[in-house]
Amino acid sequence: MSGTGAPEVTISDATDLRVAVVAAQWHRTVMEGLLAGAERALAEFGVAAPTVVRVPGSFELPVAAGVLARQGADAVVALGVVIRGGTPHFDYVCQGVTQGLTRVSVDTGVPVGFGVLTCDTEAQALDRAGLEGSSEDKGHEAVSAAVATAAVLRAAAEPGRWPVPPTP
Ligand code: DLZ
Repeated sequence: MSGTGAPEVTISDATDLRVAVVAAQWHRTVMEGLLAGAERALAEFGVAAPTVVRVPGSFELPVAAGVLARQGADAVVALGVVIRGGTPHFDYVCQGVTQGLTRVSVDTGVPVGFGVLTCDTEAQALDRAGLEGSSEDKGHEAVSAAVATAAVLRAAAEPGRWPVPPTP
């Protein structure tokens, strides 16, 4: 998937949104870059005191994201890196985490930012990790998407925003 065509996300007021970040621990350098990018974005949007939770691998991201969403987070951001090896394990972990996070988001109504890199090589992951010399910053992007969506959903839920049409 190409990174070109990404929108410039504007967020008017995120200061009182409760944001939780859940991050896996495989591939340390890449994860450090993703987490730093996420923290940069949270600071830019003025999100105070985000909760940060670490789980062992990407496969564990959905269960933690689900608990955080049900505990009252307005947005959850999931960060991880899966790198293809020589067995089909890669496909199972990628499917599990993608479908799991989608399910959490749709079932709870809490936006989940998808900051999980699924790469053929570590070089591809480093290039997307927001490190010095990287061409993309997927941790920052995942926070932007989740926080912007939470802000939109909050605005849409304001009383009178979607008035019920009068009965004919
Ligand atoms: C087992 C495994 C492997 C081989 N590779 C990765 C990876 O590249 N990235 C990642 O986040 N996790 C990996 N894991 C661990 C699984 O996500 C999971 O933690 C274990 O299968 C235990 O449930």
